[in-house]
Amino acid sequence: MVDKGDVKPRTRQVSDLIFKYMRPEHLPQIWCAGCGNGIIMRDVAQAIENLGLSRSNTVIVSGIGCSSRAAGYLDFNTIHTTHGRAIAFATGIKLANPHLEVIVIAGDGDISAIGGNHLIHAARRNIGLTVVVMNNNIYGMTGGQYSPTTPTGEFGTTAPYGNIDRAFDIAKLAYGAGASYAARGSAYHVQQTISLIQEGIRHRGFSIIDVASVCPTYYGRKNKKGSAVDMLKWQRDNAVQAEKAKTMTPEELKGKLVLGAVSQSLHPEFTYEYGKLIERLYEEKEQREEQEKADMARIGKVTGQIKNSGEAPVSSPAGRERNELRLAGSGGQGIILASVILAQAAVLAGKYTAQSQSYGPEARGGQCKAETLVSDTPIGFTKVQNPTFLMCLTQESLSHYGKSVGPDCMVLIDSALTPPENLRPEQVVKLPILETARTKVGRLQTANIVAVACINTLIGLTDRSSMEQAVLMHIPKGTESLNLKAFEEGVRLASESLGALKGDGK
Ligand SMILES: Cc1ncc(C[n+]2csc(CCOP(=O)(O)OP(=O)(O)O)c2C)c(N)n1
Repeated sequence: MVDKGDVKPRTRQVSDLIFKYMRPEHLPQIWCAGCGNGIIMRDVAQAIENLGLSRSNTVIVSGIGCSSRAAGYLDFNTIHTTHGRAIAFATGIKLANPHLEVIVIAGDGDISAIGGNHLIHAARRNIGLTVVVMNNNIYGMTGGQYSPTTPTGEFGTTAPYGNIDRAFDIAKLAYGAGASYAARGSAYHVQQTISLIQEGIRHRGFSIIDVASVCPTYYGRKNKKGSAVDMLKWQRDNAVQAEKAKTMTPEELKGKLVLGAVSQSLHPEFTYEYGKLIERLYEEKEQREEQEKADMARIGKVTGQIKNSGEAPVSSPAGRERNELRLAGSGGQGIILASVILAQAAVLAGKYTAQSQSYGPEARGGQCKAETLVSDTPIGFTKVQNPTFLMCLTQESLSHYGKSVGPDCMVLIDSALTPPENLRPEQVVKLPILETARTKVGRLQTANIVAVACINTLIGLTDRSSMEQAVLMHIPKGTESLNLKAFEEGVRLASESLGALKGDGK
């Protein structure tokens, strides 16, 4: 907005209203002599004046076309956007600040041809915009091409033999799409159009006021409609008020200009609903954070108890910089959960990790495979290519995956299994994982947690506390003691085996 303190009206004909709301530096304007757009722009200004809207709270948005120049001439917060996209820009503005009065001024081509999709979806959402269409039935700015509102049989630069399309009724189109207020005015019917625009602005929801303009230069000339005054007189003589139109037959209404408004309340206004959604999500986020805090406190308490249980800490062998772990077994053994827990522990320990698993037939009681990558440096390709560690809890999975591992891959298997011949005895670690879960912990289902502890103890993937926390984050509530016991047994099992490997136990 500019300070017009030192600019004075040049003639007494320049109304106070126009002077108050226009940007004089944009004069002279480009609309042709007799164009109806100036009248409609004044209607908008008058409606704003009558409603006493604050300038700083009012935004005018336009696309491209003769009509769209209004956003340049009117002195509010204005934005002259791209052809057809005024509603999209206006939607962004309204969502960013729902308290603003956002008024779109558009041409018929702008709003119902290139911008037609924006129109119907804004109407469907019932977003609180007010759209004023300067409907001159033609593309004015680009030289008189026919538009979606050019009546059938009429002429345009691109309809030299007469338009064979049927015209859109923009107000009905928007209403049908869900607009909660749709009206039609005309350049001739100034007072009524001002009232309709006022109602549209006051209306809470998507409102559209389709105002018949006059374009003597293109539409008028190509269709022999006479002068601008003749075209305005046509509006006067052919207008029918909506109430009266209800009593007339379609035949009688042919070629008439029906004026008035309809409104409906199908849905709540969009930004209001959006605000409610945001509020709800914030509340849920707060509740989630509270819950997480409580969970972490609970986990801390449980792990604290374990750490203070007097057990000697297990010394882990020096870990590799990058571990590619493949875990396999049968569906129901908790292989995927074990893999997830290993990845979770890596996250807690501040390492890079990637986790994936196989579904398909393997998930239905057959073979099951999951992979966890853990690295001190960024991972890049996230699939396991050369496993550094393989764990198998069934003979089938061992036969399948054991065949393809390299000589440096450590292979952890349940004691009941027989390793394939390609594996060197030194690379295979056999531990009674299932038996330990069944007899020492008392629940076979905890075998995956026994296995997690074994893996971490054998290869030193992360520190013990991260691993325990990860276990507690992923098991069902109420099973903490059971699973920590399983973890403990796994640590013991693997430590004994490490001791045996080093010769300590002998
Ligand atoms: C993406 C894009 N396509 C085409 C154009 C060219 N163009 C500018 S204005 C216009 C038509 C304007 O007609 P209408 O929306 O009915 O407004 P009027 O000029 O009649 O007020 C067109 C096609 C453009 N500027 N941008």
